[in-house]
Amino acid sequence: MYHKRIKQFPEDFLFGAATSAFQVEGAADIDGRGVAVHDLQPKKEGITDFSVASDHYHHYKEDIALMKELGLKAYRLSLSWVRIMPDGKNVNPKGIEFYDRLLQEVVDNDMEPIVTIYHFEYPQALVDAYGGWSSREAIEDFEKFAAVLFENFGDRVNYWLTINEQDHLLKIPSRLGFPEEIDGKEYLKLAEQVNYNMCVATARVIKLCHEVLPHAQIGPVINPMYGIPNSNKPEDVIATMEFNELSTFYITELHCRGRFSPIHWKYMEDRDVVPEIFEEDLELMKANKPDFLGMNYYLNQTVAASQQDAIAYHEKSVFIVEEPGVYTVTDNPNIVQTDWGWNICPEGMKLAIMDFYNRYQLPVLITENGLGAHDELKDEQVEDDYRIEYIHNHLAQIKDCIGLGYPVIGYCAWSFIDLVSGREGMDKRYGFIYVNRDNDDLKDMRRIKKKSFYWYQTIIEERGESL
Ligand code: BGP
Repeated sequence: MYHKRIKQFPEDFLFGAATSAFQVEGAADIDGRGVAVHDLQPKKEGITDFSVASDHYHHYKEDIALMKELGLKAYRLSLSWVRIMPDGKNVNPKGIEFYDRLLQEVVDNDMEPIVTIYHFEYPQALVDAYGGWSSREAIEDFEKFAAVLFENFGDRVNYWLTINEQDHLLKIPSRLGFPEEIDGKEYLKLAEQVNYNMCVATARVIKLCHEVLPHAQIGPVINPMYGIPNSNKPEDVIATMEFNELSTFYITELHCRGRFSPIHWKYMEDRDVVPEIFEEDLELMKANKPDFLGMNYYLNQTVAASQQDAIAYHEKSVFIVEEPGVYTVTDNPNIVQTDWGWNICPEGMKLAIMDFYNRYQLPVLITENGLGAHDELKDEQVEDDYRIEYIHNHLAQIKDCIGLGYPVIGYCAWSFIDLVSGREGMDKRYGFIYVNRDNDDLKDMRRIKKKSFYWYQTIIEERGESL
């Protein structure tokens, strides 16, 4: 049961909200921005692309004023690699100038910028040059990009995030610039190499950050769909543990301990997809651990033992519903779902926070959490009580974790303002602020505060006392 263990959130708790560059900025062809992998994706029928998005590029001052009015203590944003280095390698001064103005505005308005170095927006030029993340060259280029950010913005940024949702990226070949039609086994091998390269790159950038910005803290962003057992059958409990290991901890074991999870190792061996590994990389990871774990949490899964007995290669899906021989994801009648079938389970967030801390003793920063919905604008208002309920229930779990002694340092709701959803365009909105456009009509891009805006404003003001 949930008990009120503390009255309020700690004074320095980072009440925040998040966006990512390609989903919010628009201005895709302006000021020398290069081509990112998603720019080349075929347009989906009836769904907007990312070229205009919420036009934050031109509205950033107005948007930051709204953040201030909301009372945000922190704003999580990502910096577009292709705006700053259009070919992935050489600096574009106009890109630096834009983020210089943007970050200064955030800081001048007394908010802590939390900066994601790489949030899905990968330079196509690096894929063309050497296959992107499948190559070790990608590690060097990621480090160079991070070095440019540290040099130009390190004086204003205390919290850095390395790669957003590496686990998620690995399940969508097109987000890495790879063809969708790639064969399952071939792709799984590639994905394991990409995963390994990204872990090495993360350790290199953590090391660099600690060297050049000793005041700053840095961590990865993981996306646990924390599994709970379908029943009290011991085989379902074991399958759940294996699910969590293969869907989440296989990455954090490398980040935080510089070793492969045994279950993950066996999984790769059985499928003949072990990547190329160098001992010095594992030493590097062991010596350069994150300062905290960034966690995006939207949903969890209910897991049972798989009744099949085959070896699976790759299902190109974000939610891998069956790993034959290991686990299968099941429906859970105790959990309601969003319109897109995502399980709403705030307790899953609490379980994930506690498990992560118990394993790694690292503070947790919630970098994304929120509800995507078909919001309706009626008489200049959006009555998004469903979003208020969702965020209320998740924040209450965080408050409870803190009350139990688990260090959660902040919460960034996804998203600050409506932006283009990863797969559903403008149909699926997440913001506290409505942007007046839809998939096929840009209208006037007017910003309209939703009911949840006023609710979150009060929560921040009273430091969550009513939760
Ligand atoms: C996370 C991403 C975000 C955002 C969010 C919501 O995986 O980090 O960029 O898109 O999910 O997902 P969607 O837009 O698909 O609903």
